Amino acid sequence: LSLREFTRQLPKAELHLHIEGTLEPDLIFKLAQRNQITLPYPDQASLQAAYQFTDLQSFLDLYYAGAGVLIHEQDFFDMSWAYFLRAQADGIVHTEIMFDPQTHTARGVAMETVFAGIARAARQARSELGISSYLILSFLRHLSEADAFETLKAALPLREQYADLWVAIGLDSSEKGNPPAKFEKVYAHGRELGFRLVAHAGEEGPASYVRDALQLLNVERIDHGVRSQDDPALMQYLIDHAIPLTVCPLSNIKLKVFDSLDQHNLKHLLDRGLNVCVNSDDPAYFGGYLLDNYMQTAQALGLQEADLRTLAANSLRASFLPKEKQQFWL
Ligand code: ES4
Ligand code: ZN
Repeated sequence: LSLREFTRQLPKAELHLHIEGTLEPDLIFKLAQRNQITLPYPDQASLQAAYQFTDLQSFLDLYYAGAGVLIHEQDFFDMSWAYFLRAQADGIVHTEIMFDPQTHTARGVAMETVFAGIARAARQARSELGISSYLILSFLRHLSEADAFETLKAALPLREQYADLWVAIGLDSSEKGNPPAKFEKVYAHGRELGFRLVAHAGEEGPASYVRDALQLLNVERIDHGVRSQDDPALMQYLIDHAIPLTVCPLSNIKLKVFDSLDQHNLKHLLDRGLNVCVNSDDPAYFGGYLLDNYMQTAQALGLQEADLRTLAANSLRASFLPKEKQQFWL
């Protein structure tokens, strides 16, 4: 059994995945044609040639442009279903998918259209592929807190209809200059409504943003969080409280959070006893889906079967699945 096959067969959850970041160049072109949208790139190759990022913002500019081809429910379904097929091939048994409604509602796409397409694929994945999912409605942090409130308000009428899927709220987009404190009130409201809470923190932003996400927003899981290493007291807090960090190794290399995969601190965090797991973030843009993230990281950092087992088990234990469903896979 190769290490790849060993890892593929481990039951794994993916907890940090932007569904708009699974939109592959061929589907971008197919949807552009279907929706009669003219792209600023003549062909797939020239689009892909632009996937050379210098930082988070240079990626986000292209990511939001790519998402502009999503108009109809079927478009959201097609994108999501393609992800679920990839997830199945990688041995994913459960996934918690972030989506950015503001990217779509700002273009005049109805909130219902976004939910309906993603949810239809997620329900079909449960029945046909045996993959369970939850959805994390994520606010864009470069926009105002008032805009986040508007977005939550627009989505709430759909809560009952999608109660099997939509369980959490998240925070993504441009981190620097948009600290957790900006979203304190909307997170407090989300908490009162009974949503589970996550937020991106400590990707490009400082360790203090991780602290603030925990203390001001009351999140129970941190997306990325790799910069926590800069603050020893925070590190101890994360260890003591077993706070999950959803680490995305290939993303961190493509966005220059680390110079190369062998410089990544995943193994260090794991050895210190932090509750880390591996995720793909925006796999269509960062050069690999979940199993590629595991295997390239294993190769670069010398991870052995025991480490890979721990990472996979961590992913299930850090998920929002009820304990008895986690136990089924562990
Ligand atoms: C993202 Cl890598 C990353 N960071 C922050 N926000 C995002 N949205 C999509 N990918
Ligand atoms: Zn992310």
